Amino acid sequence: MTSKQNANQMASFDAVVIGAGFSGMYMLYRLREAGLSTRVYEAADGVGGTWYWNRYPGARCDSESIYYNYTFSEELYREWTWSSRYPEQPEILRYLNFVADKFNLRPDIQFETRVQAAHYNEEDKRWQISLNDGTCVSAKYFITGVGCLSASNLPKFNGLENYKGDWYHTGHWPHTKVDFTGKRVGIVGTGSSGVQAIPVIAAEAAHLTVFQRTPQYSAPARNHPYDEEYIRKAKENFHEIKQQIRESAGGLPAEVPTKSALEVTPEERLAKFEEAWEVGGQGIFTSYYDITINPEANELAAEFIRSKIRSIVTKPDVAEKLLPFYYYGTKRPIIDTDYYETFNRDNVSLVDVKKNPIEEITEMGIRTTEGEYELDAIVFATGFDGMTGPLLKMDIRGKEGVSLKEKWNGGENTRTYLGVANAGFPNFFMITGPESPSVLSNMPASIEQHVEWVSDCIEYMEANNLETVEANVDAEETWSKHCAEVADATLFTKADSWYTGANIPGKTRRFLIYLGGVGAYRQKCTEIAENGYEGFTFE
Ligand code: N01
Repeated sequence: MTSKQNANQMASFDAVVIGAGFSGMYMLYRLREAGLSTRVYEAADGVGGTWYWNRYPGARCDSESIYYNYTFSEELYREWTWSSRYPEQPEILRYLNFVADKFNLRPDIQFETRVQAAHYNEEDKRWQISLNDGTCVSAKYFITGVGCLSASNLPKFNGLENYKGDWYHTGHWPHTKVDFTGKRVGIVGTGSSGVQAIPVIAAEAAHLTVFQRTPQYSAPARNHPYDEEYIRKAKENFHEIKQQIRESAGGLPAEVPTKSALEVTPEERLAKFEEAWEVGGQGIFTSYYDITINPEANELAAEFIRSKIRSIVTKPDVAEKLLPFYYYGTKRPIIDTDYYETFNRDNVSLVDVKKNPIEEITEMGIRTTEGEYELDAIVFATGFDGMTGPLLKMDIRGKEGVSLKEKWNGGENTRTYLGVANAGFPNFFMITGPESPSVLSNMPASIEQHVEWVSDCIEYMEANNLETVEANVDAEETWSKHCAEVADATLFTKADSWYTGANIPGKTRRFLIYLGGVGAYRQKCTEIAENGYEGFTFE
């Protein structure tokens, strides 16, 4: 608390929520319905979260529109109409603004306000939350809806401060159009953001130089406008879709593969991969159940995509540089529009910065060990400090003043109960926190599950006059161990990706996503609640 305030002046709420994206908005809706005074703090000047910040050219979602939305309200589902298979960022942002208006959420959201610290006070059993305007508020419940990918990663390139051109990070894109017409542009990074931005920037810029450290597996999205009949059917089947999403493995209605890639004939397998490639989307990734667990099966899918790259990219030396080598899918598999085709353009060149690393940013551009590239603008599509990054940016302290950073020992000992709670941090809930299915699922599906579980727990406490709820140490240890065991049975832990924290120099390598599936996870959480919130202690 600052000198500006004393305890009497401190605003007090039943619940404080951080973030006004998918998570924070629905959390606010639920807590208000439950009759709790709730305040949401949001750093941006509008709602949207991820979709507020990530406005880079080509930004769109790779979950199908009709599933990438809330399902808690049939009325909302029927009122909103998506225009195409994979929604563009502006359309998703319009949707989230529509939701904020429909449910009149804005009066309880304080925009342009960042939470800097949240400390649990053991005397009054409340959280004291410090804001960047110097004020402090108090709340019984403290809930983070900060997303898994909101702490952007700008690697420490020497000399960036000397660069005379303009530079951007995809995760913090300006709100006015950036015009690359006639410019020599460089882009660093070829993850989902880079792969989406590259074709769009290439179509506008005089020249685009792509600085690639690791080549990507990407499949065509085959995005297309929806026809009226398809949308009509989706709305008509709202209840069925909602149930399928909730029970599914990935938060999307999809057939669960039952066959091994190794048990079918080469002809059958090729036909399956070709069909998935033609339909577009993540079909290759989900074609056989053992793609993510068996190196041999994985290699069959990987080699199929490599063969496509060789056939699309006309210059053999460029095609060669674009061939990925790690296990397919262990970095997030990407879907694109004309990504590989873009390297056939005369105004696009590819630089391998694994072979010739970036040495520095100069006044004029980027210097690798091979030479200098003069650039009028640089785009950093270098990703995020995922999962723990957004939480550890704040000074969150539980009992005995222990911080989350200390508890997690800088990432070495990150453990949670169900990805939603932390031992030692009473009445603190994380929406899609580390060790929940989160980013390896259709996010709105996982967010809805968490929000509903948390608000049910809070309602239970209020109905039973309970002051605090806290995860037990042994329940947390068991959950964390289970998460690691499930992950270790797959190939996911093998890649140097943001999934494992390997993208951030010095970050401890840990796989912090629960891979047991959305449906199974939901069932587990429901059982825990039905058994009197097993693994939690109430006071
Ligand atoms: O970030 P990334 P992203 N020098 O970490 C490279 C979600 N998302 O923003 O692979 C040179 O995947 C790095 O190279 P390497 C989605 O979950 C979803 O693209 O580490 N290069 C890599 O190429 C996604 O997975 C959507 O060797 C450096 C790139 O930068 C997640 O966000 C759209 C470097 C970073 O790729 C993150 O995606 C966009 C350095 N020092 C994002 N440091 C959709 O829904 C990093 N790189 C479609």
